[in-house]
Amino acid sequence: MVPHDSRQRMILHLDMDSFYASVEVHHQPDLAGKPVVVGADPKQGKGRGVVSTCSYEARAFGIRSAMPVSQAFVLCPHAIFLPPDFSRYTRASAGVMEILGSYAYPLEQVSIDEAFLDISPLGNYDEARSLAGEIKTAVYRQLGLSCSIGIAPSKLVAKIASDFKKPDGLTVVEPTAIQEFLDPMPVRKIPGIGKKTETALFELGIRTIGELARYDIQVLIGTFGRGAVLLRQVSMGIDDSEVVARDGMKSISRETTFETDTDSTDALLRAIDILAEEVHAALADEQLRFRTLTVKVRFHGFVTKTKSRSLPHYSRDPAALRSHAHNLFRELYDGRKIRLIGIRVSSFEKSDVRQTTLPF
Ligand code: TTP
Ligand code: MG
Repeated sequence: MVPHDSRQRMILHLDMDSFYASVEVHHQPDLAGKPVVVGADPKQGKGRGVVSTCSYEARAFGIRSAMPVSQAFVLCPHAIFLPPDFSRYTRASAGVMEILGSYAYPLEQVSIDEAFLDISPLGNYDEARSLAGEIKTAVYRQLGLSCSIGIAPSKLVAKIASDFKKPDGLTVVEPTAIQEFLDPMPVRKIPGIGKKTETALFELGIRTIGELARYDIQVLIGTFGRGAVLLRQVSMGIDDSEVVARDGMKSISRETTFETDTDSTDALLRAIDILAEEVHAALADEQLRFRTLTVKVRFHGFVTKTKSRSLPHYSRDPAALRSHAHNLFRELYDGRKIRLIGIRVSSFEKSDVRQTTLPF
């Protein structure tokens, strides 16, 4: 038997460019070239929600995803601020996934706007490069949207590569070029390295992936324990995880930030009902049923609590979604004022379109 050689794999990662904002611009072409921000209403700088995403023109002003919308307003008051229209994004996402799925390689969708394809059978990087060009053209012609693609021997490096030349990028990292590609990048570019790990690495004087790849492993073990080996591997671009063909996303969530912090149970339950309705619409668009429901609350002062429950059956019954969300909320709530409330559903299976309710 020929041993499995992970260096022979070719993985393609596609990520849509400024996804929600691009969908909005496609919908209203006169917005093209303008700073467009999708997210909560900025209310002349008094809005309390966050930015979902923004066009690259808006990024030039320093606006970013997850930034308070009030700050975005200060950075660019003349930007066009739009509320999210999730069903428009799930439709566009389905269009992208359909194009990717048409190539019959294992396809793993990892979020609303990104997916991996295992294109190893193509055999060489020239073929892979042409396939990527073909996919980019199809996405643009059929949906009017641009995307960025990375191709590499692992999911890890392919993902870093798709982010490398955004927007409208195509980056191919062949096996012999991996270390050279990764070396100058800040450690934060490695998916999974968050603020905490970054800080711990900074304390050791490690800023780039190359510095991490060459750092004394014993010292790394002293700081990160068994995690050190994984850190060393990812710094060398080593990642054997497979593209797991599966349908759809991992979770759907919706949240809302209140104008003023509230402890009114009525207002909180009403907000849950609206969020449940939005989640239900997204499940219907995706033809998915869920099993796990999570309610999240952020209290005055930013302390956040979540509570999850897995149901005995898959469901997308709106009444059940509402009532389970109410129950979880009641179990979670301690009477303090709330700033933000959200619900998330996960553990999906594809549902039969005709079947909208299921008994619990
Ligand atoms: P991303 O792919 O992270 O961002 P993007 O597509 O807007 O921009 P780019 O990839 O070109 O850097 O996320 C995909 C969508 O997910 C994004 O359009 C909106 C949504 N999203 C949020 O709602 N909140 C967030 O904090 C992030 C990061 C994304
Ligand atoms: Mg994206």
